[in-house]
Amino acid sequence: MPFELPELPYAYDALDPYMSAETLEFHHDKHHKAYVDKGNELIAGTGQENASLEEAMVWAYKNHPGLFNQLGQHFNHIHFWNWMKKDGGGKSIPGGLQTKINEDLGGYDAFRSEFVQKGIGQFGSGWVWLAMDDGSGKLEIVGTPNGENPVVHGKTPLLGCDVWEHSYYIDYRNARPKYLEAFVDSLINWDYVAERFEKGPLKIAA
Ligand code: MN3
Repeated sequence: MPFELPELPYAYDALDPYMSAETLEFHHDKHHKAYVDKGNELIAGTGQENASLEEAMVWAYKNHPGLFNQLGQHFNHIHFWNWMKKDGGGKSIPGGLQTKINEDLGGYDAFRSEFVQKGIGQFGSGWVWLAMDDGSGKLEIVGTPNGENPVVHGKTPLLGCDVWEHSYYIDYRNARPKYLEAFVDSLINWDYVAERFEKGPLKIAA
């Protein structure tokens, strides 16, 4: 079954002024669409056409780097749109997740600081994640290059922020730190993060 570009879960101008309609139009309608189209083109003939996105993505990570770039980015962006909402961000974190962040990461302020710093420190294009280890269940903050994500490393992404320039250049120019701070302080959809936390480990790459 061909992969499809999902609709944004909000209006294009919903995240303004932290992420503009112009950024979302380019990022969703052009960049994400290109990953979907190219992914559908490259998956033909691989035997993965009927696999789930997650399974095909993990297969491609080992066997077909060109396809992996597209499927990894498709997966990442499906969730990225949902990891943001109007009037999001800040410390309003659902209870169970807040407790786990306190236990594993030393609290909200430590989470915020490490997430922003790892996002700034990710050289070139990539992502910064709050991920749960599929084995130990422990939360950690990790960066990945390009379209890679924690799934292929046996971890479940609970939250991710796209630090490719196409995600912030229109609104922040080269100021990646300001973009990351705005993402954490004003955009994170903690309900979606908590939903993924409650579901537990994906265990796709196990
Ligand atoms: Mn992107």
